[in-house]
Amino acid sequence: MSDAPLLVARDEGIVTLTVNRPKALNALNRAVLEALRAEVATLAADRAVRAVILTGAGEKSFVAGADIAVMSEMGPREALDFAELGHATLDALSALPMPVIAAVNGFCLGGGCELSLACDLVYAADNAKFGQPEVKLGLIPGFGGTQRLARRVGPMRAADLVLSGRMIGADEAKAIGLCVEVFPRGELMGQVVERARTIAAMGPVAVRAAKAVQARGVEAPLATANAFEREAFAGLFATHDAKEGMGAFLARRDAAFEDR
Ligand code: DAK
Repeated sequence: MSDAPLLVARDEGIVTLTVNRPKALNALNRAVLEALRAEVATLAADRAVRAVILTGAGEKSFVAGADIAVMSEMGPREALDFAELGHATLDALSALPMPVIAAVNGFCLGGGCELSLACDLVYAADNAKFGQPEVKLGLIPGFGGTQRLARRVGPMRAADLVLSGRMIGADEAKAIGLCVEVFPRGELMGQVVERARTIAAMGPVAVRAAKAVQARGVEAPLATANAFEREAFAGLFATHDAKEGMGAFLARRDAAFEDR
């Protein structure tokens, strides 16, 4: 097994990124964040990639947080640098044009939970544990957790997790919208790959447009957000793939999308 901090595997249009520090439960240090940021920059320019899956190496953990041993040595200056690296990496991940899917295979805590929040879809194994336990360490989330968590699950549920530091299981995470579905541990990757393949088979211009419009829209007033949708919807009528998709439906055949 490679000792690279991030493993990258490609199967046709689906790229799987695996945070690879299983002995430290995949805790995020600079090496992991820098490798992730570099890989995300490469993916952003690769139009053949239709979906990205993010997971953790080993049996126990997705990512158990930022590396506490590293943070324990930091002063405010280093902490700010580390937080900026984390934010830049997660912002770039969430801004990828193709969908990003987290396969949460165990502990998903602190910076790990924040990593999952930067993904479009989160699927969890039944042994997964989610939480923002930073207050137990005398800290607060430093990679966007105080903000993205509230946007995903609502401010009061976010406050419940961030202020108490409590861990929740996969079923509660699903109930509050931190993950979309829960699978038996051994089935997680197979199920996630199947879902990624389903997305990869859709019209890629439309998939990218849907992601982009939704992401822009949540930050805007509803009327503005609906205008984003109208523009994107109309723009798709100039694409080969929309003509092909609608034509294929009417001709009762499978669509052959060409990403144009
Ligand atoms: N960092 C470093 N090492 C970790 C780690 C972490 N977050 N989590 C686990 N490990 C290491 C353990 O130290 C242990 O290493 P060895 O002793 O074997 O060398 C190994 O992984 C296995 O862990 P355990 O022996 O503890 O395993 P258990 O099954 O008993 O327990 C656990 C699993 C996940 C419940 C436990 O390991 C745990 O509570 N881990 C810490 C979880 C946590 O508190 N996560 C949040 C980290 S804080 C900021 C930037 C970022 C952040 C904040 C501010 N700024 C720069 C402002 C983000 C903060 C966080 O994410």
